[in-house]
Amino acid sequence: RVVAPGAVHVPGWLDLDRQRELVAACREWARGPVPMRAARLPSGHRMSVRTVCLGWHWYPYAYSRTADDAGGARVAPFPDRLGELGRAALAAAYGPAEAADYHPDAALINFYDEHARMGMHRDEDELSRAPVVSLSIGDTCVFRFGNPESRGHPHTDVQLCSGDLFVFGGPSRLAYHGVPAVRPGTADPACGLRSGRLNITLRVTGLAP
Ligand code: MD5
Ligand code: FE
Repeated sequence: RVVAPGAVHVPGWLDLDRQRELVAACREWARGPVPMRAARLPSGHRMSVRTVCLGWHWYPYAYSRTADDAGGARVAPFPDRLGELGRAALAAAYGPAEAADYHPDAALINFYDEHARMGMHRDEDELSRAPVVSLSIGDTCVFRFGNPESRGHPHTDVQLCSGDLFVFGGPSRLAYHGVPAVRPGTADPACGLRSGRLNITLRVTGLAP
């Protein structure tokens, strides 16, 4: 379960009912006020994942309350129940002592179709170094967990399946990571997704409310 210091994988943490509830909620969140979209990188390329944000809108590479790259609408608020889910996730991964003071204020929800990938990167647009909670639903992916120094070796490939929790904190918070492959047709349809993969990350931006 401990992949590296501060990086804890909890397979099967969400039961199928919880997965279906989250998928249904994501379908609503994806409608807007800022609809799910493939973000445009400074290079002009579009990301292959599609993203919707709650609490704070992330666009490469900053957070804003408004979709400064997509019409300027105000992002939907961060739901209390995702904060509670985040504390329960931290308690499962690290223990109850670490969980009480965890107050995420942003969720990034990424949808991967069978062709989508995420290149190796570090999540460093948050001012806080509090842990990131990651929940996977739908098709299994290969998650590549690297090191804080470079995009290259050493790295470890982990399969993330529907219902899996991963918490990244401490010395792993700034590790490079990516998703080199999604395995189509690997999900139990009872998770609520017929194809593709959803990843929900909960974050503490460290920005003033
Ligand atoms: C995903 N998402 O599966 C991943 C899961 C993203 C992203 O990478 O930026 O949306 S979150 C993985 C993560 C977050 C923070 C730190 C580390 C991994 N880490 O140290 O490996 O779609
Ligand atoms: Fe990331």
